Amino acid sequence: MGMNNREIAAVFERVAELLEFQGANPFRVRSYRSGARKIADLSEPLAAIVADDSRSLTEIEGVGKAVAEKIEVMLATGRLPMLDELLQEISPQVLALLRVPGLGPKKAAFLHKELGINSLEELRKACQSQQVRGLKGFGPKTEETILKGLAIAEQAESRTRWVEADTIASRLLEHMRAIGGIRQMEMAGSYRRGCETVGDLDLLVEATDVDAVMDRFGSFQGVAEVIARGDTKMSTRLDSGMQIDLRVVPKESFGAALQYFTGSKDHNVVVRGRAKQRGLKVNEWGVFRVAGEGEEQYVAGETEEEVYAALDMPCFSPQMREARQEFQWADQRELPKLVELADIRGDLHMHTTATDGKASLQEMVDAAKHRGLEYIAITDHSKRVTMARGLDVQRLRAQWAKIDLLRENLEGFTVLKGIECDILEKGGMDLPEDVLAEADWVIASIHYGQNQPQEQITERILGALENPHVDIIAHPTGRLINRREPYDVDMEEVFAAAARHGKLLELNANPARLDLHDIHCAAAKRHGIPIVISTDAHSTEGMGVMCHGVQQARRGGLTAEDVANTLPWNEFEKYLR
Ligand code: DGT
Ligand code: CA
Ligand code: CA
Ligand code: ZN
Repeated sequence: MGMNNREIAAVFERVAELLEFQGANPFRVRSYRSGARKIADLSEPLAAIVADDSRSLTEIEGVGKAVAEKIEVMLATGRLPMLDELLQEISPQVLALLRVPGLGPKKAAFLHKELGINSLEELRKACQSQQVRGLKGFGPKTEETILKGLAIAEQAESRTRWVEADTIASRLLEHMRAIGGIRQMEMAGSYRRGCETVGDLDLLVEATDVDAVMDRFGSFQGVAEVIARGDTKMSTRLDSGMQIDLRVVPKESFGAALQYFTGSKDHNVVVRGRAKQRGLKVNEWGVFRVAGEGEEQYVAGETEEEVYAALDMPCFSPQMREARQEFQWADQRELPKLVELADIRGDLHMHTTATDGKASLQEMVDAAKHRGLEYIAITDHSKRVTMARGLDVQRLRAQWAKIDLLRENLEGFTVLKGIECDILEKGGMDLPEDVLAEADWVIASIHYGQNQPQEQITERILGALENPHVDIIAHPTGRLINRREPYDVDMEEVFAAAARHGKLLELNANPARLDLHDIHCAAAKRHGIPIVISTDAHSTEGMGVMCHGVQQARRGGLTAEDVANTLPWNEFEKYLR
């Protein structure tokens, strides 16, 4: 069971964090952390280096002998015993302390030792009773920050980001497929609905040999415990804490079970209500006609289409099933045709090695063409973003000159000269007006002063929307799922201003951002604001996250018409001023 570079890097990052929490030698911590970074940046699969007898992992800068040996273990076995041991030593409740934004492993360890804090709940109590502020290096302000961060840490403890759930789901499906006898298999629940975070995974299987399916399910890598095993249901918990529910159903019920366990609960409440109006009953076994006292006649259940059809309803896309607008659409026979990945023709937010990207301008262009895109915008950071070596006017002009040269050899493919220009803390743009005027595509975004009060941060974004050279606001709320709260921005004001000035808004497809989120996408649509789904790629692989943005857009009920970068280039051009 091989692991890819990203997964191996994540393991080392975790090891570094745990060692730091334990107060290990800082050099040791650093070697794992820098190893993780180097591996994450590597374009070549580690497995390829190991497979080549003439090469050694230690040829990778920053990878020493200890790290190299562990990579080989992971590639061979899919696990790192050292991480398993560390996880044995520190309980999951204590580990959750590491997830509090602004706390970090060192401070978390200090609180654990000094105050005996063993869980998020205990941390909350300690802050509320003002025990934390008295400690060395802490104060009332830190206490306040911790309290604010606790909510997000609590969510992160119980809900996994969709993209991480997806890795587990794909592995599990692959693992299950290895046994014969499985006729149908689907992942249901919030995962199938494309929710940004997933509480637990719900696997549905149609098979003849239930025992074989359950045995296989229990032997999935990373299963820490089997919570329950019955005749048709089984639940496990993984090392990560995530639960997986399995249900094995017969052929005639597969569609009904898929409908039932896809949910959402609210969607299903309405479905059941409508069934009742028709003298029908719907549950995980099928749709039944209530014939009389205790008598039920099976009507449908093999497929989802059939289940919905029996209730005079269309087979809603899973992303719609939240009891928001879908029933109204169905009643009016106006179910939108949701945007699909294949509709996307351009990617208008990406970085290169000129700032914090990992691929050159040429590499990004080649990769975009390879992906079948028709146009892209190169949008490196502006100078305020010092951490990313943001571009000043001179370096930006140099990049544009390079783009001009490159354009001479491009046929049927457009590269826009763009910039991701910071909105300064005090308001206003990070680059002069005349420079912005020269750009083909100006993204405005906030990276600093994210904790400003609502009025101030809203003003900054409104200021950018009023700027005639700005085309779009990137990641408009700044949230990081399970990591960072959104800015305290008044989105109604932002929507009104964007509509008034004819500006676009971004749906950042990075699975940690998904910003705008689904409800905001629906609101933008109501305001008539076109959405641009962008990857914000910092590498060629980074362009692969587009699917996550599309999924979120679908949850927001957006069609291809609502998403500007589904337009062919000659039509998209109208958005450029
Ligand atoms: P999650 O796991 O919290 O991210 O969200 P879901 O939607 O996956 O919820 P989950 O795993 O509890 O259940 C999956 C679906 O199964 C849910 O959307 C609706 C259905 N379901 C589960 N438990 C019940 C229940 O007690 N009553 C009803 N009516 N439906 C249920
Ligand atoms: Ca679930
Ligand atoms: Ca469940
Ligand atoms: Zn960016």
